[in-house]
Amino acid sequence: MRIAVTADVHLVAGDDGHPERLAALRNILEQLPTLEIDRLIIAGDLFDRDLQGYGEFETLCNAFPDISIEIIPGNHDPSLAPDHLLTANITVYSEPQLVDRDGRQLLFVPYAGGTKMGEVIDRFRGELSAGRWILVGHGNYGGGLSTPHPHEPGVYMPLSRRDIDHFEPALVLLGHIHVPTTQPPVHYPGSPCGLDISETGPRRFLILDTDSGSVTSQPIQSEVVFLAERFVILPAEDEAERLRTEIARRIATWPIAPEMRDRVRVRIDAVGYCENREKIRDVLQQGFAEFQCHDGAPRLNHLQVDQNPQLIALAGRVRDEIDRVDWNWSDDEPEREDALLAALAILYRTESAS
Ligand SMILES: [Mn+2]
Repeated sequence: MRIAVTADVHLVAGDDGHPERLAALRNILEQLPTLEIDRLIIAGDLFDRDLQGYGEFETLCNAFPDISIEIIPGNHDPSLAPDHLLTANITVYSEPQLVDRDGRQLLFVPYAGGTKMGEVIDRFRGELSAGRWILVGHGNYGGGLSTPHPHEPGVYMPLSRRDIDHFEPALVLLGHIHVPTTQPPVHYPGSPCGLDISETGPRRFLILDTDSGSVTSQPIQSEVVFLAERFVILPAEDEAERLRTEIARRIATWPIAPEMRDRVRVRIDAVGYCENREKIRDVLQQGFAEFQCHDGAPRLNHLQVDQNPQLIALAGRVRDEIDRVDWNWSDDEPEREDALLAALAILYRTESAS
């Protein structure tokens, strides 16, 4: 049996409440019949707030009566209960529950504030088949994921590496982190549509195969894909030409399928120093003309003008030096552009614009 998994849809009530989120969920449901899947798990934060937004969701579910939808509450909708949703094909687990799917145990652990996931799992320890069972929950995995939740600092219903070693799930499927994240055996499907410009990149849902106990990713055709590009500009005669080349290079590396390019909404930042701000703005607008610009125009608040020939020459030499360094470091290290910005701040005796 194959089961689709998503989380963190963050539906908002009303017609003006982020229709792209509901549309992304609809896209998942629309894909399922073709994939011969008739079951969808939503691992928490289906709703952005407690006790609202049910109507639009019910209407959507009614349009897919052959798909069974299983939901756990998340930290945004912790009160969600079975009697809140009236559609026949929905199951809400407001209490932890162990269910069997084709000989595979799935433990649904609804979000509960002030609780650790291990405490809940422990109540089922006698029933769990080690190395075989699958956890569905909502919270933080403490095993060293380097992506903290930008909107929600703090720790929510944590699952530790020790819990995994101790209880030996075959797979862990979690909601809470909105960026699609994979750190086996833990998988966050991520939000089906980025919630705002801070949640960039294309989106996916997961397909769980209960036979093999493995997951695969399936792309979501969301209405919006947020992206952000920041350019560090150095004053130079060829500053516009350099920028033009860099824009083309960046766009070429976007992980965006051709049919999704018209859904891109990109935030464009230029920081640093230039000889001609107007020209930089024009090059940015031309370079991204094919795409929707998130803020209406490139943001140049941190781009300053420099016409001091000595500083310009010095800045060019600093860039050449920085270019020569091998920046292929680990995740938490600064990137080449961060180093360049910090160096420029020293040269120009200003606050770093990063
Ligand atoms: Mn969430």
